[in-house]
Amino acid sequence: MAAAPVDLRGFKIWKGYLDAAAQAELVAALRPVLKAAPLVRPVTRRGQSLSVRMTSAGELGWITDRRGYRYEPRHPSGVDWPAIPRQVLEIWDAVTGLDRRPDSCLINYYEAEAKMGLHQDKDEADFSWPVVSVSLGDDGLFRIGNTTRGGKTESIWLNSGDVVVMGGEARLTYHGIDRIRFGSSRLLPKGGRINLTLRVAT
Ligand code: MD3
Ligand code: FE
Repeated sequence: MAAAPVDLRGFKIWKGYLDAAAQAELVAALRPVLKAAPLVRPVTRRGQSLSVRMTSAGELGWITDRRGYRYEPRHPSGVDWPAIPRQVLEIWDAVTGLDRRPDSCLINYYEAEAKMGLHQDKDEADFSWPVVSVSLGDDGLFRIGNTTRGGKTESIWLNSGDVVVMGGEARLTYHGIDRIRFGSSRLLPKGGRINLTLRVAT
């Protein structure tokens, strides 16, 4: 475990939180999840495809389609979302120290050209719960803005095994992924980047 997180605008960033063995164990734990609830390329209400592919684990999954974005209890195929793997919940427990556990784990998969524009996470019922992000695979350039649109931004590369906790002032900060350094990691057989986003949605 990393000694202490770095603080960037209230984001607590644990560089190298997961060692190589823990990362491999996490990927193995995600395999049955992805089999039961395959990645989908979501569309926005306007019909625009996202470049990121997504699925979820937990009671609720975040989705977007022609009806807009929201939390849903089932995958678009109609199956319940699989349970959040124990290894993932243990990361949440360790970095948040909370008794409450997340009810949603969004799984984002970035191929070579995928990115995610600056946005806020505002679809949850209570913003006092933190959000935890786990990065696996290729490096991703994470951009942090402000709680309103515009203003100066700061960027940091997230590497495989990094864990970020967004709580307090950081919870409603604009953030996004500008690009992936495709091929920078050999953790995932097909390359790319997986990000797990743990949230208390209800
Ligand atoms: C800051 N995902 O799914 S993780 C998202 O790497 C999302 O896939 C990015 O933003 C990714 O919504 C960034 C870091 C992250 C996640 C949730 C946050 C940062 C956050 C919630 C509030 C503030
Ligand atoms: Fe987000």
